[in-house]
Parts: sequence; C-alpha cells; structure tokens
Amino acid sequence: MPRSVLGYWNVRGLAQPIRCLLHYVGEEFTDQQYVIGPAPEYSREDWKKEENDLGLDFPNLPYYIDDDVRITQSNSIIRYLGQKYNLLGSTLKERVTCDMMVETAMDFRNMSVYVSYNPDYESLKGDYFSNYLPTTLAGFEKYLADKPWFAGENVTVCDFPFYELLDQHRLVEPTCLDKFPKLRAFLNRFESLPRNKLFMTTPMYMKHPIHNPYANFH
Ligand SMILES: N[C@@H](CCC(=O)N[C@@H](CS)C(=O)NCC(=O)O)C(=O)O
Repeated sequence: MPRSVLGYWNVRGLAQPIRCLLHYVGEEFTDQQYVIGPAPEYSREDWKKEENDLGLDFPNLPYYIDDDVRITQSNSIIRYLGQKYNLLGSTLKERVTCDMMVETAMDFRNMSVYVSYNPDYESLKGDYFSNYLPTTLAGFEKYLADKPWFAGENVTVCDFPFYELLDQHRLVEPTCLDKFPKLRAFLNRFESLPRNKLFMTTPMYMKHPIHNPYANFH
C-alpha cells in the first residue's frame, strides 16, 4: 500500500507538529525533507525544482499527499488528519474550541516567526522575550487552569502545535516557563503519551533546527 507523504524543509518549523501527529495516529508516511542551500544564497532549488510536479493546487511547504488528497496549508493538513483520525473533539464545544486553538497557536507562531526571521532581531528580541512572550504565556496558563488539554478533557489536534510552540520557546529561552506550572505540566503530559514518548526516540524526531538557517535562532 502506498505510504502518504509529508513534504517540508529539513527543520521543525510548520511540519514538526504534523510529523508528531502522524506518528501519534500510527500512519506510515514518508517524511520528505527538502534542503535549503548554504549561505549566502540559501537556494530553495531542492524544493522549487519539483514544486509544480506534485499535483498540488497551491504548491507550498508543508504539503501532504495520501490516496485521497494532495493538500497544502499546515492548518488544513492538521484539520484533515483530525477528521481522518477523529481527533477534532468529541462535543460541539470541544470541536469549536479545538478549531479556535489551532488558529490561536498559529497567531502565536506568526509572532514568533516574525521575530526569529527579522533582520532587526537585536532590537526586537528584548520586547518579545520580556513583554510579549510572558504576557502570551500567562494567557495560556490561565486558560489551562481547569483543563488538561487545549480543547478540554481530550487530546485533540490543537495540542500538537501548542506543544511544538511551547517546546520551541523553552529551547530558545529555557527559563520562559518557570512561572507557568500548568504549561510545564501540559508539556510533560504530552510527552508522556506513549506514542509521543516513542516519537521522541525515532530518527524523525529532531530537537534542532527549529527554523531555516537564515533565522536568528535555530
Ligand atoms: N500558510 C502556509 C504557509 C506556508 C509557508 O510559508 N511555507 C514556507 C516554509 S514555513 C515555505 O518555505 N514554503 C515554500 C515556498 O514558499 O515555496 C501554511 O501554514 O502552510
């Protein structure tokens, strides 16, 4: 039976929560990684040379291909896998909460990516790490006060991008979660799920690089 394919750069980026999710549900897939060329050109040729040959309506990375779909847009891929494996929530409230939190995670990521790839990183990082990040994390800490997972009582797909973003931030700024016990407990809970624990021992799991080589931190 043909395996599905996930295509992305050879970094964590937008793909790592999808890699983890695919492993969590036990789907056999090919982790197709494209390589950015060396500085100073950082050529994208490895991807560009085949982007129009994959049958994608809107070629981009990540992409996901299985027997039924050929899709791009990371959140569409996450939602599709949520449908496929019944991980979108079990009640109407949980489903809409999962949906909201997938988007909330993307807003958080967009801010983090804006700073991490910014040529003015040196002037932005102070405000990001001293103001934006603690304020944002405090909001998530308060939100998790009465629930184990980001959509409520059950693991849903929104937990995967949240794990990824919180873990990325603690790798870059190791003390950033010190004041947030609920967030640390969430990370531990997520890592303790047997499939996730196993994922972290596979060659597909990568701690670094978080971003492409021209970012300000990896
Ligand atoms: N909204 C898209 C953004 C995708 C995107 O910006 N992909 C970047 C990597 S993070 C890329 O290099 N795409 C390939 C390209 O631009 O040719 C998503 O969430 O998937």
